[in-house]
Amino acid sequence: MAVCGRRSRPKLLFCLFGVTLVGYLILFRHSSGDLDGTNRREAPGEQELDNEELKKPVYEKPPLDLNALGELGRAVKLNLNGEEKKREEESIQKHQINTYVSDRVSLHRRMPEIWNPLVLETSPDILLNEVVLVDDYSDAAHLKEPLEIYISNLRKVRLIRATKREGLVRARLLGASITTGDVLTFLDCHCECHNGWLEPLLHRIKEEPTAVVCPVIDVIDWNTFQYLGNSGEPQIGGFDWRLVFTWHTVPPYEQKRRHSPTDVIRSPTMAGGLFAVKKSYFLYLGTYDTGMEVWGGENLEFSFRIWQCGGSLEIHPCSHVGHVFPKKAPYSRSKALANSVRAAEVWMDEYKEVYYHRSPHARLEAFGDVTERRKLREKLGCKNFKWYLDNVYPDIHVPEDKPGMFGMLKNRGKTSYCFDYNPTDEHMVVGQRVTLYPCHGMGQNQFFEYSTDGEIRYNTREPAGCIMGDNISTYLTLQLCRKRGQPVPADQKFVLQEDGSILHEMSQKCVQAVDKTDNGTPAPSLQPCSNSPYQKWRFVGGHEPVKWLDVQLPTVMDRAVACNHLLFGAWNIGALRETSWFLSHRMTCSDGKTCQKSSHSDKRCLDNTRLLPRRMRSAVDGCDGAVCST
Ligand SMILES: [Mn+2]
Repeated sequence: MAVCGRRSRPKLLFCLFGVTLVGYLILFRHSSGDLDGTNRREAPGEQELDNEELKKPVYEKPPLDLNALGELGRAVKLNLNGEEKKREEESIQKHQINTYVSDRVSLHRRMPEIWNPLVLETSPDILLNEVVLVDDYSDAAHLKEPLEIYISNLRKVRLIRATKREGLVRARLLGASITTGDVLTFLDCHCECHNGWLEPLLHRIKEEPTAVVCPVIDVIDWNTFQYLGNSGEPQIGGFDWRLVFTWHTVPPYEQKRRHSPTDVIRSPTMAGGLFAVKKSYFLYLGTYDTGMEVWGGENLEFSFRIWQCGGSLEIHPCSHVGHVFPKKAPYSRSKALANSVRAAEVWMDEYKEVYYHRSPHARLEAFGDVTERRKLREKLGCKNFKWYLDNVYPDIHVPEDKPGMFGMLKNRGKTSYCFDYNPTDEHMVVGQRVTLYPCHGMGQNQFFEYSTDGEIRYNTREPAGCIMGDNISTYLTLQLCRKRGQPVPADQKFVLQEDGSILHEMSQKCVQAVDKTDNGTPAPSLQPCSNSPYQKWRFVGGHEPVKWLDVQLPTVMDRAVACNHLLFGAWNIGALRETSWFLSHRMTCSDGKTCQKSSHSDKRCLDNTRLLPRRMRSAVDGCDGAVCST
């Protein structure tokens, strides 16, 4: 198995070197007869080779060993003593993947059915030109000389090392720059490739050279390395208006377009960085945006670019690659925001405002210079973002965002409280009650939009949720919005009236801020209409100063359970021209570090300087995503 471990073992061939990156180069022999010199065989005519010989992998797999750990994709459960247990926990702490187990999983393990993980054992020799491993300036000792010695015994494997930490984008490009074949396949190090994974990708690129093709990503458990697979049909990628990647079922119009279950599935976006592309087309498209740091956001940028500039992004249902989704991001994602802003600034035209409304802090992010990327877009004559939405992602709801009709929904009587919705599960957005919480000005979970059709939409997520009034419980919950072309359900219809009251049409009651609800949390509730200020509301756009925050800092802080959360708070306090003094209180990270060491009382406001966001970012980097306790 291919995940970085702490131990020096030869099986760590496809290991993560600081960032998750491996570049694979695959020679596509049909488009060029120029086989790599290390290949033993002459490139023969296909008729001269029987089928078995064509399928022959670079290395034959050893016989099935049912005693090998993880064999057939089984979960690995180890009985560890104190010292071993400690090492296992350290490995999880460091990588957010149980690399202690990974190191013990059979490198040659078969997956359920006939799959087999090792790339050299699953890729036909005749198709694979070389495997390029990229060391993104890792400090792991086992990736130094031991790795070099190990791969010196392997055919077709090369190693290139960065001389400083480059991050995913530039490290991948470093790998790509030394490749010599016709097709590039990028894989993370924590992947297991299955028999037959490669041929469909190459076949599709042969058929359509402007296609960028992703395998189906199967899930491998980060802790036990159990192969969990991918239930049912493959899913396609989308995004929500926070520019967060989302999974979706294949829409009916795409099912209709396909003729067979083995046809590729068009996907608006790609999940991460597992894809194959013709090298010349990758170069034509402008490879990656080298202004992007670490990781995050580059997958959406590349997805937009592929589609807008004339290519297609597809998932091949016949190609399966297992991927270990880490417990949580092992590296700071503080650069992901700037990366997303770069994507928005270059590709999204006026739709970038829809993003900024929902993530007002993104406006303040220093994202660097995108002149070159805009020039590239010009040079390639790429289509605009509206075309992309209309033609590639017609299922996404594009918010109207009319002035004064979006942002925080703030109460006049219970001053400084806003509508708030926090789904406990990112994948199950609907079904819970809308509450009232101190307005935080960060968009996100306090962002709502009032639509022309009278819905109050919670549309930072995709699919969007709509507020539903329940006459019996009196409380408001979130349900899925109607489908395109369907009428608004009566219980989701509200009238935002001149005087600031919100009338629920079906019940003919008004939305009132209630302090003590049945579960003790302040929440909006349907009550007989009156002139009470608790029934008066207004939308406050994320970009407007939110003056009422000043009295609520302690509460905001209680809520900020993660350092990253706190960072957002700090930004917005800065935007309010308040001090960020509260950072220095009570926040202790689980790794023993505290946030307060990096607090400051800078009173400069963001109107005068862009320095503050950067300062705050460095403040939080100290905690690096660790969970804080209050
Ligand atoms: Mn990965």
